[in-house]
Formats: sequence, C-alpha cells, structure tokens
Amino acid sequence: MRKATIYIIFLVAIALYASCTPDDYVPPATGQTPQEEIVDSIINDSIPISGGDNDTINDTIPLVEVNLLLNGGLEQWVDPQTADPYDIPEHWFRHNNLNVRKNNTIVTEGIYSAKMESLETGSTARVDQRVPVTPGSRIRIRFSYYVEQWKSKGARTYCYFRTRATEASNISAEDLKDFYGQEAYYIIRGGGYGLTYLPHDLNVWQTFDETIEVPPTANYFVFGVNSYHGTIIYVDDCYVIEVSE
Ligand SMILES: [Ca+2]
Repeated sequence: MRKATIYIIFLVAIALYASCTPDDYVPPATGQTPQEEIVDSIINDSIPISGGDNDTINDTIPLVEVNLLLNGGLEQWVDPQTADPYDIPEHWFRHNNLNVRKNNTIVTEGIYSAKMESLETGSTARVDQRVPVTPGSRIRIRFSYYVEQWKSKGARTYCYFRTRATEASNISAEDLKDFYGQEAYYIIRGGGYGLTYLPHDLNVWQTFDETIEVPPTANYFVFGVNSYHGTIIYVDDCYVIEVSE
C-alpha cells in the first residue's frame, strides 16, 4: 500500500475517533433539587487548608446537614420583653446589652441577620455559640459579613477551643499560638489566615471561609465574631462544619 494511502486512512481514523469524543456529553440527572446542587457547589469549592498545603475539600455532603451551629442563619430570635429588652438569637450565647440587634434590611440569607454595633467604648459587640467537636479533626468555619462602618480595630473572629464545655476550660491563647503558629492562629482570632482583622470592603457582603485543625485536647469549639466600638457590621449565614478526610 502506498504511503499516501496509509496516511489518508490514518487521518480518517483520527477524525472518526474525534467524532466519538463526548464534547457535548450531558451528565445524567442526579436527582438533586436545584437547592441541593447549589449547596454541593458551595462545599465543593476548593479551599486552601491552614498550614499552606494544597489539599482541597471535596465533601459532597450537603452543607445544610452538617452545620454544627444551630440557628446559623440567625433567623430565630427571642422576642424582647419590657423587662428583658435585648435581642438574643436562639441557641447563641446571650449578652445583656444592645450591641447585637435583629436586622431585616441588610441580609444575605433568609430574612434576618445580626447587626453588630458596639454602643460605647470598651463594650464589644459579639455573637458566639459553642459546638462539640472531635479532637484532632478539622473544622471549616464559614460566615458572611457586611461592613457598614469601619474604625480602628474593626471586627475579627474571636473563637475558643475548650477541653470541656465550661468557659474555665478554654485553651489559652499561648497554647493555641504554639499549636498553630501565628499565621494560622489568625483564623480563629483575626480575619483569616495571616490577617489580623477581617477584610473590610464597605457595603458589600463578604465571605470568611477557612479550615483549621482541632487541637488534640479540645472537645468544644466556640465560634465567635467580635465588632469593636466605631465599627458596624452585619453577620449572617454562619457554618461550622466538621470536615471528613
Ligand atoms: Ca439569615
């Protein structure tokens, strides 16, 4: 057979193979609702892991089913009473001040968010909730925030790990810094990996999303966000998720 003929046959074979390549392949329906697909797409986003390695999380469990926080969307609030006028989000710690208010105008999930505005110097606006965690596991911390006004120290995460449920068993900041190193420590007391305070573009919803290892002695985690005097932020759509390896 002449070389030219062989060459033509070769080209035709390549063309036939290419025509069978599924460029227009459509995956079969998964049976998921659009909401579940959105949730999966959120959690399937690749996330940098604390410590600077290149691992990613590909957990397909719907986010809504693994949130360790109760009322993470800040939708349920205790109705203020004359004798108890404070806005208290259900399942979150109560703080007897007016620094945190139920808000229905600047919201990114549901119909309510928490407006955090310290009303006097030295009085921190704080939302926080304790959840049980598995020692040595990894947790993903994700929440949305909206900065309306920023001054000096602004706002940051302020979280604790505890050996037991009580405040007295908080693991010290020094021990946490030794365990994580200063850069990763800022995930739980700052604005994320390497950042002292939350990034604060004004008047836009931003997302904090970091993953961190639970110390081997910790059985509880207290998720918390602090906002300091002169700053006004809104917090909504909070998650603490135990990440499967
Ligand atoms: Ca909400």
